[in-house]
Amino acid sequence: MEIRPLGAIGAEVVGVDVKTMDDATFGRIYQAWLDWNVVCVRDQALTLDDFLTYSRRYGTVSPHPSKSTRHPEYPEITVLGINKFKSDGTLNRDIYARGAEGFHTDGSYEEVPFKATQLYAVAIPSTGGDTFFSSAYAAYDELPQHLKCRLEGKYGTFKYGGRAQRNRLLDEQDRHEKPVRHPLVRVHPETGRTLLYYDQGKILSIEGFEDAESEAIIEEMKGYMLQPPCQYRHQWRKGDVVIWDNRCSYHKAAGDYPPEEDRIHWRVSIKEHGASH
Ligand SMILES: O=C(O)CCC(=O)C(=O)O
Ligand SMILES: [Fe+2]
Repeated sequence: MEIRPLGAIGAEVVGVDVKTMDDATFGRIYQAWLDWNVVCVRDQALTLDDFLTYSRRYGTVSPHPSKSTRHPEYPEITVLGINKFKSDGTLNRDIYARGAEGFHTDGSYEEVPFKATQLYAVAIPSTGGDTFFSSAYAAYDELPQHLKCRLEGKYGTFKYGGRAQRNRLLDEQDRHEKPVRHPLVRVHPETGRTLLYYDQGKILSIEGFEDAESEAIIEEMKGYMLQPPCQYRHQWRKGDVVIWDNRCSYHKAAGDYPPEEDRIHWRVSIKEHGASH
């Protein structure tokens, strides 16, 4: 097995079969994932069961709240990119451009956010359809001192769909969950590095500030979220298994591939082993 860094973040793993690797080999991939925020294992041939079994090495697989996009027989697995066209033949942009509205971290609307998200590339279009990643450590590092001070110890409130209420992938009865709160400056539980926990599309407010001030800070944070040297653009190949760390990275789908072509991924959200929510 070979692990190759792809830039300031992102690493690629070749020469391994995730179905059969031993714990020491997995340990190396896990460490690379902590070191590089996002890891792609190339050339895998997996069944749904294989994908779940491998994903469970990282933690507890947690079904996504969007029930309509879950695999019918494997509710823990979401299928991205299917049922893209409505019955009248027009493109359903919620499916086609899922994850493309802006950089985000998955599960900030959950009391215990997803530790990781893992995707397996089943079908890849001839052009477009990349996924972009950016480091939340770099976002924190580049914050000006006055913002670091103002955010220290502060909690943000988060909700699926956020202020824009972009929640059309949820069933109606699932749209009314209460907001949750998370510290905005956090120390990663495994790496010990400090990061900016931020999600423009899901944050509602910052506690402890008047509305206008909270809005102004949210806007200002946005400007530091993306630090171009600490980004990685993933160009998918069929058979890629990509896992990203939602605790220390942001990501976004390009949402730009030819709609008539297939771009299909199996997807799981993963929480810490033993997470109770
Ligand atoms: O399809 C992609 O490239 C990523 C979509 C996304 O944001 C996600 O699966 O969480
Ligand atoms: Fe996402």
